[in-house]
Amino acid sequence: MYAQMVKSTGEAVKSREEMTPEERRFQDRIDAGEKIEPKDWMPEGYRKTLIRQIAQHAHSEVVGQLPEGNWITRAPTLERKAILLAKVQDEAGHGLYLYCAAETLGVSRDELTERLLDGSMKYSSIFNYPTLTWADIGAVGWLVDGAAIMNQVPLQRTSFGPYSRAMIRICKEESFHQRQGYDIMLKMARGTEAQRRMAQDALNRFWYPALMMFGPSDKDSVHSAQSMAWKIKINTNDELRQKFVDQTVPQAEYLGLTIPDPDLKFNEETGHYDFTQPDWEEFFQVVSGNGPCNAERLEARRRAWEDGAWVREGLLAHAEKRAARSAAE
Ligand code: FAQ
Repeated sequence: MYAQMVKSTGEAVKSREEMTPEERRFQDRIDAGEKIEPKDWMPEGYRKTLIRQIAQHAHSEVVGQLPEGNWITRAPTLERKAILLAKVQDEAGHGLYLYCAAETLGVSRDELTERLLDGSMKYSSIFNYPTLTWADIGAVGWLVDGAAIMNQVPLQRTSFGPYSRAMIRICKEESFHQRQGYDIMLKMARGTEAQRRMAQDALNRFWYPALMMFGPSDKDSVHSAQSMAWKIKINTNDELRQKFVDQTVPQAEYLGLTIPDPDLKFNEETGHYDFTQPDWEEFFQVVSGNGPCNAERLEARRRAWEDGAWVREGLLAHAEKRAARSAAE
């Protein structure tokens, strides 16, 4: 079993006095809201953090196709099937934009894939949960894409140009994804009693895993302080989680469904919902490789990578032939 271990120590953020002159100039550009482009000078830690985050994000988009792909052949109508197919294809496209953004930092897509497959790189915890019923596809669109948008809209303003531009395209598509999920939930919540129960069951199982998508609580988030100083991240994990809860509770009410949290309550003083935190022990288990579907997801990616070897080899051979031909002309 591979291990997705979480480091326990945070990275210290350098004060201005501790920075080299180059680092200070870099920080000034960030503070002034300038975009950093691939050929610009950047601290090694900035490059490494971006590669980690962008690649984790790219892997998530690609692995994220699996729980939904599972339902393409079983979608209840031709229309639902066409919509789901388009959504899953969008996720593949998101993965590609993101791998391209990571490649501008001097790492190859092959290397990133190898690091996903050997367990040294992560993908989002959420995709280690199974999609057991059609209502789960509704819950994934509504809650998982909903959480993804909440996290990614601010990332459109992230400091690294290629990542920021990729996010702008991705967010346009994610909002359609969220709407299609909500539409499935609406149909089911207003359908037969059995369909309503299925929708409630999907909400029960996906609520806390969706809250975990935002990452550990701020006190356990080892990268947040430095990533926010570099504007790689714009908000803390807890800030976005709270915004997601505040936005989603009224949507659940409109569906006539109950969020599986007896302590969930609107707090008049703060203007936000108070809610029960996810089980962080479960989160750390899932990101350490011990979630319900980790082994299955990685095995599917490994098989796809091996089965696709002949395509990659064929494309390379073709490119070499063309290059040789144009050199001879
Ligand atoms: N799952 O210090 P922090 C989608 C790790 S896209 C697994 O707080 P950071 C679209 C973290 O890497 C969903 N690992 O980390 C879609 C670190 O470990 P490390 C993906 C997690 O980076 C929908 C450690 O814990 N979105 O869903 C998770 O500052 C439907 C400590 O955490 C993105 O990737 C997690 N949930 O903040 C597709 C967005 N959370 O590397 C198909 C971009 C944390 O030190 C179908 N990423 N970890 O060993 C981010 O915004 C950030 O990376 C966070 C984590 C907020 C996810």
